[in-house]
Amino acid sequence: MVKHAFLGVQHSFEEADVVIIPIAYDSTTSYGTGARFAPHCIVYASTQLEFFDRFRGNVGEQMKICTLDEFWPSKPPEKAVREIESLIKDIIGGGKRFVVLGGDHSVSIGVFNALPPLSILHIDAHADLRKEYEGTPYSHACALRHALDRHKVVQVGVRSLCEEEAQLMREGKVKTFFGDEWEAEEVVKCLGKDVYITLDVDALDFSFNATGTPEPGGISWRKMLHLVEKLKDKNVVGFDIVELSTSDLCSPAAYACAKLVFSMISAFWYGEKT
Ligand SMILES: [Mn+2]
Repeated sequence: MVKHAFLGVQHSFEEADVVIIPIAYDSTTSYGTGARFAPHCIVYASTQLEFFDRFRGNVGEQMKICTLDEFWPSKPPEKAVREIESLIKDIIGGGKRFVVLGGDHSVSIGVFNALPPLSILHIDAHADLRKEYEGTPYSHACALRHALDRHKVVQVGVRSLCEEEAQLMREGKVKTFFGDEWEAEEVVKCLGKDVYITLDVDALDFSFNATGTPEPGGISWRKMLHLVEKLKDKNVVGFDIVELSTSDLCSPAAYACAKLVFSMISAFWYGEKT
């Protein structure tokens, strides 16, 4: 058992299909802090997971995962974004699938910049489309604004937004499905073939969630897993999970995140396409 490797098993970078990238960064968090400790907690919780997936059997045995050492970006957000962009470009260049464990949502900006144009599925309680927030365009609240020019953005779970963001939705700059008022099939239809998923855990229901910016009315566990299964026919190049806020190694929320990451890896990269 390797404690600091996802699922407790470490493959070399060369032989890995999937690279886990823990990014310990929460310099732009505006309310509850602690997201920088989340990657460590998610990886630790993952060592407690069963390798058995209900839909695909003992799939954990087939997974070739390399968990990188935790990356601690520079404090200034514009510098952090550039460092993350270059890190992700190196991984994509090697043809690997990848999972970023945040960190606050600003870590995703560097990933969006590194990706070739594709569809981004943004699962979040917040629209995150502000041009600037608390004096910086690199805030977690601006994350998806950076994606609009180069990528197609489809949002799911949104239930907190401002007038500036509602205007972008009215102009058709982004497609938004609110709260849990959607069916997985209609969401998937809006996406192109190549997809990146950015998942802010505050999109999800409180009962398995610990986050710095909570909002009531989240997506249920069952509905989230159903969406994951419906996404498996897309070419998912990578995904991130951000804004978990805990330093508790045995946090139920960290365990839920680890289990969700496992289910997503299983469905996207080790499942039969239909
Ligand atoms: Mn959010």
